[in-house]
Amino acid sequence: MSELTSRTQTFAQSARSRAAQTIRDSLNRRTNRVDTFTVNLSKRSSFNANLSGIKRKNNVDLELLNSSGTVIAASRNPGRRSEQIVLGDLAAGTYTLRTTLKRGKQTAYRLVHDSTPLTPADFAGNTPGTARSLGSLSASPMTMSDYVGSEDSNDFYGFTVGEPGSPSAKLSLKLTGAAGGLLRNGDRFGNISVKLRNSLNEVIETESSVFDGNAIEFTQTLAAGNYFVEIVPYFRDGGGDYDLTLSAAAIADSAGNTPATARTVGLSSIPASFQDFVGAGDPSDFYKFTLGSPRTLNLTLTGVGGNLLEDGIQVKLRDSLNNVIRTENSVFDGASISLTRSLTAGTYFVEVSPYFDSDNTPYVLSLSA
Ligand SMILES: [Ca+2]
Ligand SMILES: [Ca+2]
Ligand SMILES: [Ca+2]
Ligand SMILES: [Ca+2]
Repeated sequence: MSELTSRTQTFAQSARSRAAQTIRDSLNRRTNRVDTFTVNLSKRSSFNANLSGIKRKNNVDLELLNSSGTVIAASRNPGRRSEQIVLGDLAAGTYTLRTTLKRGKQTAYRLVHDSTPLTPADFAGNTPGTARSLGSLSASPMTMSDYVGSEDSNDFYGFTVGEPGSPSAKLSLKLTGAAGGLLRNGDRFGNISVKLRNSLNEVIETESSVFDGNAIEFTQTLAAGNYFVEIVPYFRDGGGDYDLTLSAAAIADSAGNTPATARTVGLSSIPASFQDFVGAGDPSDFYKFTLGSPRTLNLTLTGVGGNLLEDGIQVKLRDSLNNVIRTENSVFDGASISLTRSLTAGTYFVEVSPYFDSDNTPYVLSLSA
């Protein structure tokens, strides 16, 4: 069997134009049965290759290989008939066109190939002012499919969270590749950043997927209001097709933020429990109770379902004039708060608030007296 030799020639895709590349070369059964030509597509493109001018009594086939060396398209007509590969949608990346002499001694040939970048649809503007408006998010997830990359530097989405009686909401965000797959940019992993921004366009949270194409997924407690999500490539040559899924679960507030708007509760020897939340959008919860005679107050505060508290929290016992009688904190370890105190007859307030401004804490408050 004759030794295979190959010639290699490299072609880079021209920026936008549909410049056809014409190659004139030859194959020889004894010394050069295979020619390879490297084609670099910097953008997702349509692609055509045509091989013609094969001499009588020869047969040359044409193949297109991806960067792993797998044949992804081939034209293998018999005899000296011309060969053609036509692909409507080829991802950006490095490919090899391979001509192989299958029959005959030697022939010249002509190989013409061209590519035309596909312009991706863009439904999301590149500034907050031109953001795609999603309206008010709800607990039902909504998914948007789009693209960022060399042809579209960023995508802005604008939305609101919160509804009457719900000053806080928990945003859930997930970003995957197209159809829920890995983030991809041609034959590489896509690298993408998600930036959550407030109404002043300040970044609240940034998450990135850089090396493995894995989804970006996070939740964030937000005060009711207007927000933006911005999608950008992490590296300049990154990006790709993506699916963005958003939902927001409203967090209701049943305890007012001042003594005047306190939730009035009646106490007995049987503990009464109140589940609520303090944090973004809801800086305090006031509870008001009145004792007709001297009693011992028992107060406990835990996470929901008896679990640990998710963040720091503070409890203040206040008298009828709103003076603080006692303060208890749960700062770092999520431990519950317990408070026992003898009280004279009168009206009192319990105020629950985040320990740090950034703390977001669902809780269950139990009171008996
Ligand atoms: Ca886009
Ligand atoms: Ca855009
Ligand atoms: Ca609350
Ligand atoms: Ca409140």
